[in-house]
Amino acid sequence: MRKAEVKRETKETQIYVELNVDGNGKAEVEVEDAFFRHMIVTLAKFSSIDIKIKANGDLPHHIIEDTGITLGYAIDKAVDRESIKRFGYAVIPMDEALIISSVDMVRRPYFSYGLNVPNSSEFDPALIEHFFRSLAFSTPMTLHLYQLNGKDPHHIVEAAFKSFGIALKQSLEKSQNSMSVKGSL
Ligand SMILES: [Mn+2]
Repeated sequence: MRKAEVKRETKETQIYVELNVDGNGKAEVEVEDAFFRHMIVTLAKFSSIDIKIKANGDLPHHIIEDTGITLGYAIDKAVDRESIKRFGYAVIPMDEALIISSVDMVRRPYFSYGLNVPNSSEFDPALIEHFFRSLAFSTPMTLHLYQLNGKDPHHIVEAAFKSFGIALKQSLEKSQNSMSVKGSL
């Protein structure tokens, strides 16, 4: 079982993350923000990673950013990059929204963001971008997240978490061969 536990504490936040990459998508999320909680549960479900998160802090911005960072550290800790499929991608609809996620689990962080999320009373769209960027850079991985279609902010973001979850799951699947020409990811 590929598991990891990471605790990260700063003057702004206290974040605890526990992962089982070879899990069933079970989520235990203690985060105040209901929408963000819903998104983490969605990510766990579609990545099949068991995710336990306890996140507290002073501001939603800090909590969401630092949860992304800590989740990335936990993925890095849990996974041996020399024995994974490395790439994962998914194009997932949710009603009118259609979102692409493409992941390269290489230790070279890159983040390319093409979601166009309208303002919502449920959440701050800027924090969605921030979460994925923080996660991509701390893992580190390359992540491209693009919107082919979408109007409803909730649909766009939920489809993004679903497609990212599925792409992440694929990229972390075990492989017998190292997927690097160079010999190292
Ligand atoms: Mn920030």
